[in-house]
Amino acid sequence: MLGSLVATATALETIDERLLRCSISRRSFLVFCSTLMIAAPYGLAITNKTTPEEVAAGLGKVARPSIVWLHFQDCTGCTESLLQASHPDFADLILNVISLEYHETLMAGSGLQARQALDEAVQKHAGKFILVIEGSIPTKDQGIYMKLAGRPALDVLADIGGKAAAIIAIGSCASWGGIPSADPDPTGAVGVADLLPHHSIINIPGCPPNPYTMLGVVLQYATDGTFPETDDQRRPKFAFDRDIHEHCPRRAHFDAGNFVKQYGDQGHREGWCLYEMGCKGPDTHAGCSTRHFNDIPDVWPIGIGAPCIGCTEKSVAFKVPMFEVVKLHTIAAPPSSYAPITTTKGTISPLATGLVGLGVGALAGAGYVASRKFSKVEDDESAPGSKPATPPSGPGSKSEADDESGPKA
Ligand code: FSX
Ligand code: SF4
Ligand code: F3S
Repeated sequence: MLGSLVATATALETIDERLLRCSISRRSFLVFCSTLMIAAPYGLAITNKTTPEEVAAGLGKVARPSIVWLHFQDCTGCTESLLQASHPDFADLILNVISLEYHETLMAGSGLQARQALDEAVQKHAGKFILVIEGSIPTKDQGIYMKLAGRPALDVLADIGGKAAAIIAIGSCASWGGIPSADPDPTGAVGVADLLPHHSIINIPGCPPNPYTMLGVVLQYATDGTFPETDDQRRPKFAFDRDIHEHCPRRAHFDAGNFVKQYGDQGHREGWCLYEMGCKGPDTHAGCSTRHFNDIPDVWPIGIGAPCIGCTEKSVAFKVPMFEVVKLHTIAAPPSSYAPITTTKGTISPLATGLVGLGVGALAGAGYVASRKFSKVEDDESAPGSKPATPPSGPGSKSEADDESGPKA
């Protein structure tokens, strides 16, 4: 598939021309543009428009960005998240919007043929292509732990990185080492910016990251040659400026002190807060709670009942043990759009509980204190840190059926 794409693409072809030539419907492109608008509701110039039609009108005139995509120490999850759209047509559309000149996972060629394809792509688009790096770079023992066509990844990065217009480090591995850098870090794995600190590099961490964040960044660069504004870890602010906990759909349960105690218990089945299961949402900046994966609503870690492991945070993922409970630094008010929940401890509005939480937020373990305060029962087992509750006998059990004030969220 990629082979034919590369062969027929021309460097200066605009996105509109390409979509027309490949008979991609306008409707599909408008759906793509509206998805981009949802992924980047603000902070990205290309989506700062009122309607998908306006976004499409702007993007359609842009020349398809040339991308060379290299894999170092990775699991290919970042590529999978880009291409595993729930509608195959959508993955096809993405491959027509961008011009993927070289990508080992997708190309048919191998060996010498692949090496030549890389050389040709880099030569043809020198100084103009965007280099996407997936995976970390091994530095220990002269970088011998990963080679591409016989050359250590270190050399390949220095060579091809030097010819790129800009670099996108996709995934936590390329951003700062990720899984390969976890203790005991046998290969001395580091991220791209550690090796090329003065290059134009943007980090899009996540394991895997949301593909629309990357597409938004790529298309903005293709439009005006700039990256969006970044934070102090080179992450685009439009996607990483809020923490998961702030907009988590389980937040009302956190505020009410309803915590899952073990997988499969009644609280887990009811969709209660995963804080006590080690959820790193309060310490993690990412947009997953509002921008889900694979174009399917609720497909994201917490949405399917797993705690956030903090995969977008350098100091959290693969550093803090999975089930360790994080300290709470701030307690932001939950969105007022979330309906209040009714608990055995009385009806509590998320806004009110959030503000109470804010008041005690300066104390260590503010969430613990806050939820204890909400309890009318001295030794409330649903408060964080308390001993595990005796699980109800199961859905539809008498105690559950009798408890009309139980969680409704
Ligand atoms: Fe790492 Fe990607 Fe995680 Fe995997 O970048 S960020 S292990 S999803 O494929 O490399
Ligand atoms: Fe959501 Fe985790 Fe925060 Fe609970 S602790 S509200 S599951 S982000
Ligand atoms: Fe990663 Fe947490 Fe999102 S684990 S995918 S940042 S919910």
